Amino acid sequence: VGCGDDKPESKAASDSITMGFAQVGAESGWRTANTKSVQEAAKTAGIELKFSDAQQKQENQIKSIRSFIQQKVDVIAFSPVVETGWDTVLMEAKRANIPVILTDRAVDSKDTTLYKSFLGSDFVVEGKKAGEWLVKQGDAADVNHDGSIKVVELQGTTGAAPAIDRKEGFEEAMKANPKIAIAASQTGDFTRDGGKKVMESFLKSQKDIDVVFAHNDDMGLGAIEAIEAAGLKPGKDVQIITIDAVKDGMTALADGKINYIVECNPLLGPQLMGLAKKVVAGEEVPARVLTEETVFDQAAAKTALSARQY
Ligand code: GYE
Repeated sequence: VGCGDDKPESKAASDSITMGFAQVGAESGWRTANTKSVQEAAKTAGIELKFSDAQQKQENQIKSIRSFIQQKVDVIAFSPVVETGWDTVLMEAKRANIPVILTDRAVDSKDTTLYKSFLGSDFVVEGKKAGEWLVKQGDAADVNHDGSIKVVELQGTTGAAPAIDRKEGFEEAMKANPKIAIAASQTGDFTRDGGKKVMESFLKSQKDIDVVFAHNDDMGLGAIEAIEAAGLKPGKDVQIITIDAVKDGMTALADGKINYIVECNPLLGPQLMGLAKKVVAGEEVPARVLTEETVFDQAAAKTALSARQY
């Protein structure tokens, strides 16, 4: 093994690579597409994948990472459930000389030597795009014609990078129209059921909601169920903005039940495997790799839907 390799700490290209991948869970359509992308890309790249599902719990992810270290995998990739609390286990990986790649979500560690690269979206930009669209609607977003644009927000998992950053980006953009105000904001944990339950309670506690801003499609889809159960028309009586653009979300957008979706690309597998090969070979990789994304209104969703793979 490694015969003829002139870099003693790196593997020869002919050696097969083992990757430990600690996934968040299976909380959303986005996540399912992301998992599939990672699994398929590993196969294509000839990388042996050890896959674990943390069921949205940080302690489970930490356990998996420790077990990957014990199994001496070549590279660890993971999508951190929350931003904080990773330094200890990442230090353990570093001491064991196992490179780490963050996929999809960031950690808030000050020590950036604890990982080689962060591959994923800019969530602040996503939140901003959502807020900018709302600002552009002007008074058309004042569905209840009462002089103010009342928004309720369905937040992602508390402490997760996409929840923190999407909120920040949205709030920044909405400042451009002082009529827009967030009347209530609560986590729905990125799940359909969570979005439904929180929306049910918002519909009871808040009068004349104009807009729902959901941090992902699944929570927006749950909100649609709650809105319909309350005898209102989603997309008309209450406008809905979401992030992700998975097939179910795009279908609701094309059907007029969602008003706008900011895309977040889950197909990170091929880029992740490319980074993994480089990192294991001891090559330099960029510290930050951004994914390319677009936005969809109802007309654009109708066009894009048939080609949507996830
Ligand atoms: O938007 C959401 C998922 O981390 C970008 O996690 C990801 C988010 C995605 O549950 O649907």
